[in-house]
Amino acid sequence: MDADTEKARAGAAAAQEVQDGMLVGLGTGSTAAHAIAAIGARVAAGLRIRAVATSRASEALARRAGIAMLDFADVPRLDLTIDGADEIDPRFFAIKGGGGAMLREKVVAAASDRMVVIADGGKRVAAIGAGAPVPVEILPFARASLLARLGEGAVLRPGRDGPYVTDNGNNIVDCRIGLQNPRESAAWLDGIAGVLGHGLFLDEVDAAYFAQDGTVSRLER
Ligand code: ABF
Repeated sequence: MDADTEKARAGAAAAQEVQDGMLVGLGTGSTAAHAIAAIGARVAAGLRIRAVATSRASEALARRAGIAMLDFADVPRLDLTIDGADEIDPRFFAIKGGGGAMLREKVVAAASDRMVVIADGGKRVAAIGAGAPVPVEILPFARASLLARLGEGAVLRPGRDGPYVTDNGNNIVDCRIGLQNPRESAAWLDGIAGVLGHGLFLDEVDAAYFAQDGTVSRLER
């Protein structure tokens, strides 16, 4: 089964967790887009929810799908967030941010009672860091010094016309840092002035839906 079909199945399965009256966080990326479509179909069939998006792209998708959207700046708590990942391991440690939205994804996840990751089988790894770099959102003002600080494997993510610019107006550095101890790595990144966010999600994920070989499995932390 191809990855997009797996993504669609994982997204549709997780969409069933959404219940009437919920405030829902909507993730970013192609897998999250499938979940948004599945939630939109349930809204069209009568489900009443309100949602916030983790990116402008997902906001637009959700509005087109007929989902009532709120500004996250006005929302203190959410019931559930459904989002994709680049890698996730058996400890429920995840790397996110390949899609460039990890800062908003993290604050939305942190405000959610529950966060569910949806992924195709290729995202499931024995330990995070298997293939994906760790994306780090940085203050453009400090670009050169932060690139130097983030080490040899650090690469400024390119955009269409110059460096990639996030929805928050910042840049992203994709880092190759050893993840033997992900908590130490996260604490190191958190301590660097000018680092505004990163894609190490170590405590946020409560459950995961993996679609692989024609079946969807749901694992609870
Ligand atoms: C977001 O989109 C991420 O944090 C992750 O980087 C990416 C996954 O993309 P896709 O679902 O398109 O593979 O969820």
